[in-house]
Amino acid sequence: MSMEAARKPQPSDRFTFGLWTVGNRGRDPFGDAVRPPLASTTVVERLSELGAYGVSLHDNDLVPIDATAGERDRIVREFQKALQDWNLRVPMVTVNLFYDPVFKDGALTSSVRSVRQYAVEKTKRAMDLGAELGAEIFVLWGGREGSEMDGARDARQGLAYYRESLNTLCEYVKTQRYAMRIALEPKPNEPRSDIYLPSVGSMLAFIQTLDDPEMVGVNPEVAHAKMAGLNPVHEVAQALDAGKLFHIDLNDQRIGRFDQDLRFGSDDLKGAFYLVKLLEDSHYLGPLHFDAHAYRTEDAEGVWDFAAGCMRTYLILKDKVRQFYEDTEIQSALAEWRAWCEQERPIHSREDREFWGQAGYRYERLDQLINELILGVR
Ligand SMILES: [Mn+2]
Repeated sequence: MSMEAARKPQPSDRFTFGLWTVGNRGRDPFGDAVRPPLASTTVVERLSELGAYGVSLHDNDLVPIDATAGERDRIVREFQKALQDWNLRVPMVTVNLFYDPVFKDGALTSSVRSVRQYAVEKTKRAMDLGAELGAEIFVLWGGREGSEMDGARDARQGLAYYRESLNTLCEYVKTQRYAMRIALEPKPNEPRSDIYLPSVGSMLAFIQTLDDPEMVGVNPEVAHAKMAGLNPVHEVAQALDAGKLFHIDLNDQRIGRFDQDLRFGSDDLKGAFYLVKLLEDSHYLGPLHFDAHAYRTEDAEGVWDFAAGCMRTYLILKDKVRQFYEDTEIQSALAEWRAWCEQERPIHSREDREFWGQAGYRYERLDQLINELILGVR
């Protein structure tokens, strides 16, 4: 395969996008929509033409929250026809438990029993939709599961409600015999001041307290980790280490900013390189899902530049990973480092301690080689 052909996305690359990502209309807290709505069937057609594998959705990206049963079935049928015509899959479905004002103080963790029950029922219906579309992953991002003040609901009570809701939902998946696993998506803040279970590590610890911990994993997102000032590569590595990387949200973000959902690799190419390297090294086989959107400056065509760019950057970085392993200078630097680390030199004396304390690791040399690989001069 030629170099350029290797950069053309194929369904076998497992790239997926949310309906809400390419369908994002550029609204922000200070400004209105700048792009017209995009029909779900158009998204399916364009993503397929670009070489994507699949499309994901929140229940209400496809079916309006107030749709009648008849309307719902008609919309789902039309969507399924487009999926079939354009040979696109739906590997993941999620539920919108954040947009409607009813969820303003939480959904699965609301102190109002009626709201919790409604949120659980809404999630069950989204799971039904997912099963109908063949999704094997159900993502839960608890955008409203948190607080602005902790004087009313004790955070421990919030977690207890979360656990109870998740146990009910796992039970439902089993009862319905859905081939579906749940992936919890951590985010530290926004839209709430503070969201419960803000990182991969918090989620992993919480999952172990559920009735069916094996059914539940995580969906780390690059931008969410960076918002918390964390290293997304380490977040994903911890999920992999726990056998819990059920799904991943690829995008980018400047550290310390609001939730930007930038095109993959658009902010931190080196971080993106290490993330691609981790995913490829670990043989992760799930969807490579882009949860991002085009800049607000873009019109409809800019959206497809954005989508193509996400996939192309991933494939270019995947090729850089191959080069990393084939580059003799990088590999011999690594071999020297490994041999140096493994030398037999137990620390029994001050001289031994000084030996290890004073020797150089030569990471400067290796890092510069990697920079030059990414910069394309190697
Ligand atoms: Mn996400």
